[in-house]
Amino acid sequence: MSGQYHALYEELGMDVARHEEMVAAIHDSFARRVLSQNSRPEGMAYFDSLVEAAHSSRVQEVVEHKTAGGAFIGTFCIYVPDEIAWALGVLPLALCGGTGFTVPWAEGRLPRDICPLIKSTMGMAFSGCCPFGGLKDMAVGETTCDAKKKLWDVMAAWGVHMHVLDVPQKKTERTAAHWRAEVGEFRDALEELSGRTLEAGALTDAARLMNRKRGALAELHAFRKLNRPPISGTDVLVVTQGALVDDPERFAEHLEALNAELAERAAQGISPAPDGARRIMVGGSPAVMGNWKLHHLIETSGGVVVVDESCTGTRYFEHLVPEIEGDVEAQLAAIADRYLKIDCACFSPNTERMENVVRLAQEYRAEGAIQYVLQYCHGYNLEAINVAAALDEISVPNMTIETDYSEEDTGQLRTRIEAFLEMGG
Ligand code: BJ8
Repeated sequence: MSGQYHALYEELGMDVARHEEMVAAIHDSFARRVLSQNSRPEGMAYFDSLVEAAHSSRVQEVVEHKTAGGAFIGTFCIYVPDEIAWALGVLPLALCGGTGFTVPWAEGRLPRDICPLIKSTMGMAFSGCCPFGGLKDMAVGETTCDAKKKLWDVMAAWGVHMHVLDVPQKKTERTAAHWRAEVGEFRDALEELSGRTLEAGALTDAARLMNRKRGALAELHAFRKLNRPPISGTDVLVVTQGALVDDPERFAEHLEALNAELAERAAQGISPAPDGARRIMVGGSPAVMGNWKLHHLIETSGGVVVVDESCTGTRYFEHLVPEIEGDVEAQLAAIADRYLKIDCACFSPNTERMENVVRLAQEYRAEGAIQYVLQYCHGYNLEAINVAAALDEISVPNMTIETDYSEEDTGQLRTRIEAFLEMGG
């Protein structure tokens, strides 16, 4: 990391030395788990650069956006309808932490038995390691898992301006109406923050922009259905993680270029996956930027990850927002309905997810499935029982891995994954 941003970090009240240490730890993990791969597409260079940009040039862009009078919000879940923010000139950015570096800080102040994603996020936000922490005008939380729900109260008590979206826990007509009202209140909050009124044309444009991004991600994932995918699962994860932090238009442009390169690689039969690599579906908790642990282990143990059934995978890009014109209320309702299709483990019952797991395993011809459960993520951990039953039903061998962001269990995990792949997983 160049020192060119030090003055900015100091201005933002960060702990510059600690932040440098954290970035070095992230880069070390990235070099070992991502850059070390063979036969990577050239177009990955841009997405690799996003890991650095997330702590440098992207921060500068947010500062410039704010200097020009725009508002900035931090988000923690793909349930937040970004279209509304973009349409009001508000820049949204996902602030979930994927590094283990800041976990010890959080463990000293929060209960230890909460998931590493939350501990990492809180550690980044409050130990002077997150450049966006002091820049955000508002943080947007949601009522998904219990840990997050209570976290928002802690953050509010620690001085963060919070807006919490009440995501229903079951899907009925009544809760769908409630969710539409929540999305309406989110619009109200952002109108107040931005001092602007949501206009139909701007919302349609934002929907088109987000759909372009989702469409490019869907195209990227379609390459994984091929017998020999032209890109590794680890690299697809890097791209999807970048989608949560990058400028959507620039991201879509670079992804469209990568997809064109992948089409050529596919035509030439170029694949980073070794012959006979087992096709693996990974599903469950999200793996956000900084977290490449499981994919690396699978793809250096004789497997290739062909689909991510997660919020850093299919859950993020499936379902486009209808590009309705002319009526803001109708657009908002359509946006709300689209987001309610997300099958997070916070829903009960979650039969939709069981159907999606089966569909995805079949579409991507998974020869095995690994359920990824972040330690203490009770929703995905308990739901793994029903997901395993659904996969058993279609004879897809599967296993569940519960892990955190530490390095301690990597040897043990590798042994388990190798055994699973060797046994035909
Ligand atoms: S829609 S998965 S992004 S809530 S890993 S903090 S669930 S204990 S991140 Fe998520 Fe939205 Fe759902 Fe997706 Fe809690 Fe689990 Fe931690 Fe999690």
